[in-house]
Amino acid sequence: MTPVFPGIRIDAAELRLVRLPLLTPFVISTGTMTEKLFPLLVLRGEGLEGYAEGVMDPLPDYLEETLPGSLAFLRQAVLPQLVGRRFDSPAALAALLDPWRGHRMAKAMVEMALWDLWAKALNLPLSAALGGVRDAVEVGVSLGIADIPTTLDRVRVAVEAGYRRVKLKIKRGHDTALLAAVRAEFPDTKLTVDANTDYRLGGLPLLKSMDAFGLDYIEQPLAYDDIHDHARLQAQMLTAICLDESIRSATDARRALVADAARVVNIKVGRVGGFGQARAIHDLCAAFDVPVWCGGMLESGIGRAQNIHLASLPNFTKPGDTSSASRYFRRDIVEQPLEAEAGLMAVPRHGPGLGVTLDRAYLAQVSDAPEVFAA
Ligand code: OSB
Ligand code: MG
Repeated sequence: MTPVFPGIRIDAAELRLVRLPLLTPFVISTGTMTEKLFPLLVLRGEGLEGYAEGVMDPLPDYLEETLPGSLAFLRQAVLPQLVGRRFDSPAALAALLDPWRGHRMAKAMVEMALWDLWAKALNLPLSAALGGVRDAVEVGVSLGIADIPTTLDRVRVAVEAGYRRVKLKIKRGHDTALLAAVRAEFPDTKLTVDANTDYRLGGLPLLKSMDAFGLDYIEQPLAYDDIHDHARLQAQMLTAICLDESIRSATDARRALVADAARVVNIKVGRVGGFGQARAIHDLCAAFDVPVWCGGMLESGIGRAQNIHLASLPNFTKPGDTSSASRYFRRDIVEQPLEAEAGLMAVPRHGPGLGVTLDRAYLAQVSDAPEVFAA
């Protein structure tokens, strides 16, 4: 008889905060980031370690969830319950996590770390365990808000490096003149814009005028919680609307797809509650013939590896935001450089699971001592 896979017992969890300086401040319509502060979770079990990086910010400026709230939830509710338990599969976490409201970024950390452990226990790359179909994924860059000459320089660098698409961050008052300048110098570059919710339907003529720039899509032009108005906007615009902030779950994706509020979807595994939800959104979009791509949140090597493995699934047919880590950080917390070549990012396979290993010496320099939860 084939032995039954005994599942994974979680012996211990380690939670720490990591602070990495950004090489260049990253400016979007909602604010400026000068460092990347993120929680790192390590789960131990079966003699293995699973890792996950969270995407929550200190303040609710991207979505509602915040770092202090997530940490309290993980410390007080989730991690004490997790240790000592055995899980047949990552999906079995639902019984523990689903009863709690929201906190999808915190839940994602636990789920992603268990996926890493699970894939390692099966001795598979995470990509293979998820159903990925590619050894490398197409990537583009996301360029923060800057003046027009600076932006033109940055586009030139990205295009010369072979990135497959350029995404320009825009906001009211920093849109059409920028687009005209970029299009004048780069008539054929695959171009998108990301407003991070800065516009309203009242600005319809301005938004419609962006149809003239041959954009692949316009990302999250309207409010983070307004699928309805995005549907109204899509009905008036030729350019495809892509939703990011508005898609926090497969339920949100279903609402957006049924309403024709998004003809492209940005999936961030750390935003939607983990690989299970990310895959559900991926499958739902495929059923609606809506292409998806993998977004990013300026992740370190752990989060970057999470994104790359996810982006190997079949319906990730548009270039993702997972560009080279060296564009953001002088040094990463993983030992393997995650660098794109000619617009392709190889799925990391330096071992099973996430396929990257922690640089413990550097991690100790950029983080506090971990909080340990043991069975
Ligand atoms: O909207 O995609 C976004 C970074 C922080 C917050 C929101 C967003 C972003 C990015 C970064 O665009 C993309 C990357 O990780 O390179
Ligand atoms: Mg976005």
